[in-house]
Amino acid sequence: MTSQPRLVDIDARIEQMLESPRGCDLPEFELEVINVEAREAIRSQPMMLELQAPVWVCGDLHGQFADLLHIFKKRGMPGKTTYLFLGDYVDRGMHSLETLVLLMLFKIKFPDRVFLLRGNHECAAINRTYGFYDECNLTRQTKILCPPLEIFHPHL
Ligand SMILES: [Mn+2]
Repeated sequence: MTSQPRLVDIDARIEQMLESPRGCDLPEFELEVINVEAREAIRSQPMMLELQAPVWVCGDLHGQFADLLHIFKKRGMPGKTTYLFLGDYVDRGMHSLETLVLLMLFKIKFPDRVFLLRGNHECAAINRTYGFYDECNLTRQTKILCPPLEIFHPHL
């Protein structure tokens, strides 16, 4: 059986991000691919999730990428441990994009061990005020507004 070459090397990107929070300096087309693949993984599952225990339930990360890495270190890496994230990945903290992209990568790699709900900050209008917009557009000087958040928009 032959498998199609992937547009993004998911394993390599995860490794890169775990080693350095600068790992999010990915080309924009890679962010788009990651976004699309994570969106498909989320949408292929029911909106009402029924999960088997044990599951670690994790609330508002709000751009605290270091905290996310700490949680993985303490509780186990995705794949070995099942995680349910309750949303609010972005805004307030300084590393919203890294936080969201790493979670999307893990959702693609382990769709049945990583679950991502949508919080009230997964919303472009909220991001404009609370930091994610500025992080994407000013700090990184990129055109990215909130395309990663499309994973949570049912009509995009
Ligand atoms: Mn919150």
